[in-house]
Amino acid sequence: MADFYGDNLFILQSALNEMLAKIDLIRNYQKMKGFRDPIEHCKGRIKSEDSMLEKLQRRGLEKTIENAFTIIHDAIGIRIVCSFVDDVYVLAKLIREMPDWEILEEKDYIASPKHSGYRSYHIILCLKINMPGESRILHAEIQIRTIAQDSWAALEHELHYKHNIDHVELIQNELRRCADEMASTDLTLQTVRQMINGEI
Ligand code: 0O2
Repeated sequence: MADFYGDNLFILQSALNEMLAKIDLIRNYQKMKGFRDPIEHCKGRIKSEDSMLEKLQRRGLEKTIENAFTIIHDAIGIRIVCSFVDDVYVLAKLIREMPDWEILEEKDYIASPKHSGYRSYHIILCLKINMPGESRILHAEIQIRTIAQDSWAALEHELHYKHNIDHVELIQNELRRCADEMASTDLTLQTVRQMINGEI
């Protein structure tokens, strides 16, 4: 089923551009107010058609645009990487305060990591895209995490796409151990930063 998104691709692209512009606005707003920019870097993507079709199938859903836009939450995905754990929560609060972003759900996988060791803060948004004479509803997922959490997730993600890997269980255990150690280092780094800045 090639060209699954078809004409709807421009809606996803417009929504993604709009979201990225707002993230930029949040960063500039913080700087204008004299606060630290909580974002190290940010990128956005539209979920590939293959990945979307695979996710619909995995969830036992009919392969329709409506399901892809609303039941699946990450047709549009924004990943925001922060230097420190407290930046993640500062940013989540700023996003919550955006008047035109309707938050559907927040998942704090930093406070409650997944069994894999995955840590990240997820915000699911419901977006209304207005066009001449019509509007469309779609969902988007913002993943916010530290540099360490992001490097870990990128490496662990590779496990899901590589087949015939030896010692999978050993690798999973090592990844879990790394995730715990990185979480501890993230907190130490944050404390050191606060000490340097005279915040504690
Ligand atoms: P991909 O290939 O990264 O796109 P939802 O997305 O909310 O509709 P889901 O999948 O139950 O439904 O939500 P969840 O568990 O919060 O995961 C959403 C996304 O978070 C995943 O999308 C991954 O990007 C990331 N994620 C969640 N768990 C893990 C994990 O254990 N390891 C890594 N590396 N990433 C994880 P996809 O579509 O599953 O994958």
